[in-house]
Parts: sequence; C-alpha cells; structure tokens
Amino acid sequence: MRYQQTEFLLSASDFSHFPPDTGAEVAFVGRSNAGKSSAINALTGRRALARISKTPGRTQQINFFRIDEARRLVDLPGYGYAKVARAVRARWERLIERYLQQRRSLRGLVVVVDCRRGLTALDEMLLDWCQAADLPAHVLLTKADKLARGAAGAVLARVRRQLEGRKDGQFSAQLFSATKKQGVEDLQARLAGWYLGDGQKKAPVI
Ligand SMILES: Nc1nc2c(ncn2[C@@H]2O[C@H](COP(=O)(O)OP(=O)(O)OP(=O)(O)O)[C@@H](O)[C@H]2O)c(=O)[nH]1
Ligand SMILES: [Mg+2]
Repeated sequence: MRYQQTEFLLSASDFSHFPPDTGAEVAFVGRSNAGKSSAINALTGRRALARISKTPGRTQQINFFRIDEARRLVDLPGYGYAKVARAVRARWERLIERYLQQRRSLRGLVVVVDCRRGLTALDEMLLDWCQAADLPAHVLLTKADKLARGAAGAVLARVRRQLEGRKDGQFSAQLFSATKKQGVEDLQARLAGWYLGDGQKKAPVI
C-alpha cells in the first residue's frame, strides 16, 4: 500500500459532511493527547499530515485522509479530556458514536493508548463496543520511547492479558513510538489485513 501518497481529504463536524461511505476505512480513536495524529503521520511517513498539538483536545473534528481511491484513514477526536466544556464533549461523543455505529466502510479501529497510562475505562468500553459490533480492534501502545524496554514489554504483556477472553483474532496489541518510528511495520501489517477484508462489513449491531 502506498501510504506516502496519503492526502488530507476533509474535516467533518457533522455526519452530513462525511465523504461517501464506500471503499474501506480504518479509524484511529483514543483519549485526547494519546498520540492518534502522530501515529497517522508515522504510519504514512508524512510528517505534517494530521495536525499534532501540545494542547489536548485540539482535534475536534473527524479528519478523513485518502490513501487511494478505495482506502481512507480517519482521525477521530480524542475523548476523556476533562477540561473541555461538558456540552462540547457531549457533542463529540455523539459524533464519534454515530460514526462508529453507522459507518459501513469502517473495517477496524486502532485504539490509541499512551503506554504509560494503559487501558482506561473508556478504552475498555470502546473494545466492548467493537466486540458487540464484530469490528476488529488493534491497541496501539504509543510513546513507548518514554519507557525503558522492560517496562514497555510489561505493559504490552498486561494489555494482551486484558484482551484475552475477548474473541480470538479480533483484538491485538503492539508497542509503538511515533518519535522513534517503532512499530510502524507491525501497524501496517495489521491494517493491510483489514483493508484486504471481504467486502462491506455487516450492518451495525447497535
Ligand atoms: N515521546 C513521544 N511523544 C509522542 C508520541 N506520539 C505523540 N507524542 C506527543 O504527544 C502529544 C499529543 O500527540 P497527538 O498526536 O497530537 O495526540 P492526539 O491523540 O492526536 O491528540 P488529540 O487530537 O488532542 O486528541 C504531542 O505533544 C506529541 O508530540 C510518541 O510516540 N512519543
Ligand atoms: Mg489529534
């Protein structure tokens, strides 16, 4: 797949502005500041494709990127950032929820998690949702460069244990560092399987 050709497509704050729901889409989701936009940039090798910020909660819209004619990447707004006004937060949550429930071209979710923080209750909820919707999910444990090797390995082992008991093959996890470009090939390999998947996903369960 030619990730380097990925281009920004559009930003949408409303369902009616989403691009046509055809082809295959993979979405990055996770807490504010977890490193979603950085991961998309590292994945595509395009440094300034998705906007990165030091201020959590900056990505407030759903950003769509076009890899090629049939494939897109999606940067979802971060959740769980306490300092954002409740009304604004509720709006984001509705938007994300609607996206996850109704987007038929969605093939899998990359759940981006700061490896120093581990899976939070909201991340787990998202995984529960994936399970119910029969949607594969890959937990990307980012900022691995911030931990010593042993500590990072322990986090990965713990998260993999947390994923045990969920359906086999549907859930996976890896360490990642956008800064060090660690884990880019593993992420690409996981996404390749999703993009090659068999046609449109089933109608949403929820
Ligand atoms: N050390 C290190 N810092 C990272 C890594 N990935 C992201 N960061 C930093 O973490 C901060 C947040 O990164 P973003 O990619 O903007 O995070 P996001 O999840 O898109 O954040 P929102 O859009 O606000 O939800 C920035 O200061 C990044 O430079 C990483 O792998 N290693
Ligand atoms: Mg972002």
